[in-house]
Amino acid sequence: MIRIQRGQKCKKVRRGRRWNGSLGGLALYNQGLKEGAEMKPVQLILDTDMLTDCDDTAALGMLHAMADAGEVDILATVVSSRYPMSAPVVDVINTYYNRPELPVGAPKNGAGAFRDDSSFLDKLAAEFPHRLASNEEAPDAVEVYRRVLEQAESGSVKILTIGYMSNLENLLKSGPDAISPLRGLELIERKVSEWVCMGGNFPVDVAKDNVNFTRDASAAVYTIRNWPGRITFAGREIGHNIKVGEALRQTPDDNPVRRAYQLHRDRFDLGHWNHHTADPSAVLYAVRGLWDYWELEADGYIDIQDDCSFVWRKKPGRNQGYLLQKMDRAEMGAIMEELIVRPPAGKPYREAIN
Ligand SMILES: [Ca+2]
Repeated sequence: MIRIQRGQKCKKVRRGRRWNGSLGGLALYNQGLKEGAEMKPVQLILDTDMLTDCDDTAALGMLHAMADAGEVDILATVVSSRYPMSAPVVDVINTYYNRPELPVGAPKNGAGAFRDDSSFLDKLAAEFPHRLASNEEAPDAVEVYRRVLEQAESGSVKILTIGYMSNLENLLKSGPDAISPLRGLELIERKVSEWVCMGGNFPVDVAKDNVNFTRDASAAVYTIRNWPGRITFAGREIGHNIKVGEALRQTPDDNPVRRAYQLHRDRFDLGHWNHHTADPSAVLYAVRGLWDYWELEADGYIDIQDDCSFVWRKKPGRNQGYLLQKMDRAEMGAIMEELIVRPPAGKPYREAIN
């Protein structure tokens, strides 16, 4: 639990400032909660492609840092990629942050998207401690979702996708089973408060570069059209205009996020490690809400076509929204980078797994 302390309301976040757990409370304070109120950490399932882009590693590391600070409970970490080393690399990062026990799910029966051009997955899986040998050893992501949602309190869970919608499509279509008597649609209606979706170029997308939608297009279209609750989109224009990562050079060599950035950025030989923050931005919103970072364009919906092109249409009551940048981008970048480089709490992870 986080308890709001007197004076937090007036604190101003400055570039380079180190955040601690109480500032998670600050974010919640800003959402209208009174001093002294006790708040539970956000309950969150992360669904990542963990495939082509290194910002998924930073996003997962940042999520763990916020979990260490008491801002969020990570309920599960699932992948939407069929590449065999995607789930193991999620396991690598969970292990580094002393949460090797976190459920890791992977798409089964041909679901998900496959590419074989990752700059970092094979090396991270080979170089860093973890348990899962491949996606094959992970349970079906739909099973992981259903188990977590069945056990959750009503309206308590946020789902954050920073990859494809493959698993959510299959969750929506899932029927009653030994885990739950409820259909997937019913589980979502009862247990999920919000789906935060990283993807799309707002307000108009011509489906050229929106890979989270187009690499499993039918899943994106089905999920967006059939989602029974609130959706908030963190569009590409948010994180692609904020670039961080250079500070990872200063972190220890045993940091897998550092290694991912080194491998990914060196491939392009740019001489720096700064990289867009599409996925870290979505993590920040999912955990802290709008705070002073963004405003919300609400009262509308994505009118999505089968090829994933879309137009945002104004219409009240559709329960969809997308983020609009508010805070200075350099200041936001510093906030995210501090979280990305923050060392894990607790025991060194090499001790933790022995
Ligand atoms: Ca991603």
